[in-house]
Amino acid sequence: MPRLLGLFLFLLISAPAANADDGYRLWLKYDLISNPQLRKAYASMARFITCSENDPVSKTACLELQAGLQGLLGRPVLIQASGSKPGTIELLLLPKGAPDADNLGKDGFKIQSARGRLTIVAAQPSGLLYGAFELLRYIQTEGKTGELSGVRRPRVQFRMLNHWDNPLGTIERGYAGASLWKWYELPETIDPRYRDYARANASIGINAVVVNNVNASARFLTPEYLSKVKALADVLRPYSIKVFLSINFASPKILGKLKTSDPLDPQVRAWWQEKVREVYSYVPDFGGFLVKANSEGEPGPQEHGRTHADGANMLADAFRPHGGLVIWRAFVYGPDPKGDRFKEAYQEFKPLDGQFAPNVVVQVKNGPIDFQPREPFHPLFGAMPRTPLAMEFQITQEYLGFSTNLVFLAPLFKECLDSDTYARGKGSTVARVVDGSVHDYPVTVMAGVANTGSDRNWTGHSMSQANWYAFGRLAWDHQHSSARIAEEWTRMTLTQDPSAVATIKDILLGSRETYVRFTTPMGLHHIMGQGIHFGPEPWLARSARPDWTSIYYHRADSIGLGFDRTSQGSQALSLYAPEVQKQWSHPDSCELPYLLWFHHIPWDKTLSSGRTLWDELCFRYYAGVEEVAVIQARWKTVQSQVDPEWFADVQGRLAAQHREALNWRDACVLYFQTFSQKPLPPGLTPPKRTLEEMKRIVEIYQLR
Ligand code: GCW
Repeated sequence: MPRLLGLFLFLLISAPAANADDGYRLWLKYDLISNPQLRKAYASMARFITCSENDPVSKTACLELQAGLQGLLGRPVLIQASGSKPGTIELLLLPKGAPDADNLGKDGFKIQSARGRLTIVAAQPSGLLYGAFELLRYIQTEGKTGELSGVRRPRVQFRMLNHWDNPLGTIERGYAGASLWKWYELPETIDPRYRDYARANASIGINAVVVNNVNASARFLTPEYLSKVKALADVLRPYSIKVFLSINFASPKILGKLKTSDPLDPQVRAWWQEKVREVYSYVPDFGGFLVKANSEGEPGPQEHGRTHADGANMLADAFRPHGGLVIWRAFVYGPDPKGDRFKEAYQEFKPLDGQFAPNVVVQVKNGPIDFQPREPFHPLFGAMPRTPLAMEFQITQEYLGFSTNLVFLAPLFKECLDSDTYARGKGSTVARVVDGSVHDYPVTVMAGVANTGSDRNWTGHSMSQANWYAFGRLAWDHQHSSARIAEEWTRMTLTQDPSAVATIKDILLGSRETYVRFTTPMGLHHIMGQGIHFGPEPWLARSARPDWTSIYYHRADSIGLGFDRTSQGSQALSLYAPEVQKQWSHPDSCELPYLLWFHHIPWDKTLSSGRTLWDELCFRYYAGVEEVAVIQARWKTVQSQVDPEWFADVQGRLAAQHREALNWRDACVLYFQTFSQKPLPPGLTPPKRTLEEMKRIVEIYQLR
């Protein structure tokens, strides 16, 4: 009887939803494997799960594995406390000091199969959790994207999301609804979505989250809010996720009513020591603070005549007894009209190398300006051998078309990670700087600014789920290829049909280059709509600061286009290793994608493509728009293979993207034409709209 009851309950909870796919389940669908042979093969391997561990994370691993397998196989899979007969998957923790434990490290695991039994072995419970999700991924992708057996270890210790979520529920640069965190309901009400969020992160190896915006409200450090943070931490902990907070550097003044927040003031130091102690009384495994200081109006040590190192070390001192981290952002730049923003973070931080306490990590954006569709890697990577540097990527599409543009970001992340800094000779890639192997960093961190929100599908554009996924997979192992990640995600989320998988994978892999082409080809950057950062505004000439205009960056004039950062110009190139300088310093040999980042090129100059700069620019803007049309047509071909709700959602957004691409093309071509004074190259039909019309259209977005 209990058996029958169990079966009945199982059928009840595992019945497929009658609704179309609204995207809520992300890549964790676990629908029945449609291929009967495959289902049979996996079924014989997974009849029981042996879970002998009792800690919360190991238990999560077992329950996740059970739920996933039951969905995929369409029948119950029983959990038992011991036993290893054929058909068993065993989750095993190595005893402390076991020879293999070191090799697996904190989050690593080993999967092995022998005589009908599969084992997942780890040194720590988190390893079992990641092993369980790896096994599920293998089955979900029908074994098409990699081997199952073997040892896996993350290359970076902290794989972290940064939420730019505000206390009132808005999200800075968020395009997927409101914040996931319902601060006013916490701690009493725990939205079940918190747990689903935790699962999704754990399934891709993310183990740390900063829950609030770097433009930080001081309220998160009050007892009222710490009890809310504690409630969230309690939900995330069984998924092995640590909570961090962004702090406001002026908190001693704002909350403590002290006269100053000077980091060298004894009272200020004592205030932080006590505050950090208090934080740990709520969240005993608290991760640490993320700090945006002296940047874009946020308070910091410089108001008190102190350096970034003084500020960071003061906090680091407070964390020392508890083992937490201080993650200090390097995104700083002063409004100097004669300077080059490109160089500022470097000039500020490079001299401080060696001055930071051991538990400080400096977090650097992938590029020197600000998350543009394409940037060269930040020159600080490779230049700070004595300071652990964290990577900060942006997953939310602030400069990449919000949630109306399909842009798969793995190629953008990879391009940066694979760039060679030459810090310790050839092969000193940005990825190897960040994973600590170039300079032996004791702590390693990769952060991504989250693209999640309260939209039912989590990310606004359904295809942007792939960017959350890709970030996690690359933070775990930067050697994964974009193609593999695209295929995994597509198979887990959308379809197993081979030709649809191939088409979608192709669309994803080319999408970022397409976006670059119709917005900022050949190294143009920062010419988007003021403030909101949407749509084109290349004519923007006046703003609160010169480096918030577009003309500061594109430098168009009657002679040509682009920012000269060579030795004749701003000399920003000299911040890189000689080998990197060589790659980019000559206009004839600089790769076209980076050309206008470093050179002011005459309109008439013939490029390596055989076309003049002007012609090439026009061709790229036009090609970008054409490519969006091709993506639209290709998306249509997968209609019968993907869920109807998904299909329609993406189709609608692609149509919007096409309209926006046309806006970018027409606005930029017409505007730059006022400098080049040249007709469009033969074969391209001039825009139907005038520059004045384009300005009116684009300026609508600036209206309140
Ligand atoms: O890209 C800019 C954004 C700001 C952001 C800032 C930063 C959180 O436009 O909204 O503020 O970067 O990274 O601090």
